[in-house]
Order: sequence, then C-alpha cells, then structure tokens
Amino acid sequence: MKTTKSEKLFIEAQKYIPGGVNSPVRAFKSVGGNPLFITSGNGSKLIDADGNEYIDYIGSWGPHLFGHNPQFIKEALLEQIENGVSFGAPTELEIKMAELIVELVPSVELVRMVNSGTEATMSAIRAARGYTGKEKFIKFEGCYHGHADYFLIKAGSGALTLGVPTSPGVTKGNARDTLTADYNDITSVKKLIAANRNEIAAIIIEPIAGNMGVIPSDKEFLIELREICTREYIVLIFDEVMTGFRVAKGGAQEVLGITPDLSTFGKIIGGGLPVGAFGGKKEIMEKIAPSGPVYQAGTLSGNPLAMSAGYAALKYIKDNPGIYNTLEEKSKYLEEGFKNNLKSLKKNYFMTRAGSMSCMFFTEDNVNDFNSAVKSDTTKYGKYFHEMLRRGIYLAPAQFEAVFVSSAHTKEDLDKTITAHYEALKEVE
Ligand code: KE4
Repeated sequence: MKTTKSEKLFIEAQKYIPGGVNSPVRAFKSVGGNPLFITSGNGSKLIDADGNEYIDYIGSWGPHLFGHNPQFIKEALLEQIENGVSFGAPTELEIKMAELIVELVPSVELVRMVNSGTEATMSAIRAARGYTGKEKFIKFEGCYHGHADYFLIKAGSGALTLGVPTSPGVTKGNARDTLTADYNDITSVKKLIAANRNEIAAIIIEPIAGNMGVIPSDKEFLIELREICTREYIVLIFDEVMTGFRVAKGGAQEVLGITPDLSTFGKIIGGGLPVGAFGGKKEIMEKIAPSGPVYQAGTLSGNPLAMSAGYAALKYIKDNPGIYNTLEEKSKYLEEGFKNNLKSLKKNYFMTRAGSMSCMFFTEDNVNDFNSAVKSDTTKYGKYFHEMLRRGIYLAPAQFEAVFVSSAHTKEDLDKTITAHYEALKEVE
C-alpha cells in the first residue's frame, strides 16, 4: 500500500525527536498505528498531511472550546503581532487578563500567569509548602497534574496510557513527599493524614477527573475533603487546567459549589497558545515572589501574544455565557446518540460526561476511580479508535482521555459521529 505523507513525516520526525512527537500521548502508542500529521484546523475540522478531513474531538487536548482558529482570537493575535510579541516587562494586558480571571472565578483573589499547566500545578504546590511550612502533599491515583517529578507517581493521562504511572527518573527523594490516595475515597485520605499528622501542606485534585477518562467526583467526597483541609490547615488545590472555563464559566468549582484555596488553570485560558495560571487566596498568593519569599518566575509568563489570545477567549466567555447552554445541548445530543447505539447493539459500555467532556469506557462495570477505570479493555478501545478514524472522526488516541465537544461542532458533525460510532462498535467484538 502507498506510504502516506503522515507515515513519511513520522519516519523523518523520529530522526530528531524522541518518539517523533513532542508529547507522548500524540504518538498513537496505545492504539497502534502511526500518528497523523496535521496541516490545518478550522472550526470543528482538522486536515492531515494527506488532505484527509476529520471531525476533531481532541481540540488540542482541551483548549479549543470554540473550535480551531476562531476569528475573534485570530484577530486579537494579528493585532498584537503588529506591536510585538514579548517584552519581558509588565503590560496592561496582563492586568486585564488577571482582572478577568479574578472576576470569573470568585475563589481567585490573586493570580500569577505561567506557560503551561505543569508550571501552574508545580508552582501551586510550592506556594502551599511556602505558606504552611509543611512538605508533603496528597494527590489521587489516576489524576494527572503535568510532568513535574513529584506528580509522576501513579499519574494519569499519557503516563497511565503508556503504562508508566510512576516514571523512571523520579528520585526517591522527590517521591517521598508525594502521598497517593484513591479518588472518591475519603477514608484513604483520612488514613494518609493520620499517618502524616501535621506534615501535609496540600491536597491537589482534579475536581472532575479528565485524565483517567472522565470521572466526576462524588459531591459528598469533595465536601468532606474541603472540611478536612480547613480543619487540618492543608491547602486544597483544585487542578482546573482541563475543567477551568470548560465545564462552566467558573469551572468545576462553580458546578460543584466547593471553594478551593488555590486553583490551577491552562488550556482554554491560552486560547490555543501556551498559557497556565495559578491563583487563589490572597494570604497564600502574596507569599509568591516578589511580594513574598516563595520564588516563581518565567521568561515568557504573561507575554502579550499569549495574553492577547487568552484574554480574547475569556472575554468571549464573559460576554457570551450562553455558550455553556450550547455546549450542554450539543454534548447531551452526542451522549444520547451514543447511548442509543449501545442499546441497539446490546452493549453496555460505561459512559460518563461532565458538560462538554465525556468518555466511553470499554468496561460494562461502573467507573468511579482509577482501579475501575483500568479494567477497560484498551485493545477494544484501540480498534474502536481506528474504526472511528477511518470514518473521519478524530478521537483521543488513548482510552484514558476525554472527548471534547466545542461550540463549533455542528448538528451535521454530531450526526455523522453518532453514525460512525454505531458502525465502529459493530466492528469491535
Ligand atoms: P500541560 O503542562 O500539559 O499544559 O498541563 C498539564 C496538566 C495539568 N493538569 C491537568 C488536569 C491536565 O489535564 C494537564 C494536561 N492534560 C493532558 C491531556 N490529558 C495534556 C496532553 C499531553 O500531555 O500532551
């Protein structure tokens, strides 16, 4: 069979880049086959190097709430480029961006811009340690908070997909301060606190998990987690890199009605450019240099080009809050279509959804934590993925990720996806 352009490019890429990709989950490792090289994205569509068009449900792993390359972000970028892209000095745009985040997320009193979700979460942990004077922190098995050493302990997303939830290269010294609890299991948290009394600076959690597939947290679990953190002088960090501005204007904390001490953001707040942020209580954030002693820095943090795209994205959300009703309608329509297919095919794969992020697990048992998620048949997922790809539907090349619906997905897109889903499942035995 003729070698495709993507296949040729993948061979070339592997000469210079580890695994031929700049982020592991893009490599199709867990679904087999070779990654597609993309040449353009517009609205809900991607075009690959061979000219094939796909309906895209990755959306750059979450940033594209409005679809690819929306006009209002493109215009903001082009306008900023005329004046320069980065100065390494404060700009008014950074004030406007911070002010808007503070306005949209009431728990955030002060916020610092960074360049990725990883930088946001690692900085939030450091802020919590500096504020409390304590060293250990609790994360949850299957949650992914980026690739800082001490997070790569029983992590989700690409780490889980590649079967290395605890990565080589992470030293015992680093791992020593990372305690891991079970998602939605408050007893596992209480046990760790009892065994590490007065040593825990923070608990970091994805309030709606999106990196072991999509797993909403139990409300009672989160309420008790909030109470424990308040009682034990532990900083509660909501990692909203994925859920922030995705599941609601004010993120998962607005949907769940729980107030964290710190929040981390990424993805959507960059409008497709590299942006992260961490923020929260003034008494914690004012410990961050130069107002306080906890050092944190970044050459391109808050750079005007990224801020122009991020501010345009958040301003659009502020001015058009109805977007979340549209996203809910489209996401519910897709979910209903998938569920009808499963019923017709007498398959009972477990489905979850939180707003416009969803997941179909190839297991018929309930999924509410890491151990139940990993029962999914990833071989079946791989076959399903390729059957959908053949039909022009571009899903995450890994079971333990999310499907992202954008406001750019049309009813025609959704109907085509539902039909492809039915046909693909028929091929998966
Ligand atoms: P980045 O450093 O990749 O910008 O953000 C890390 C991160 C932190 N917290 C949460 C909840 C996240 O979902 C992420 C990154 N998400 C993955 C997708 N599951 C990024 C995709 C990739 O690694 O290429």
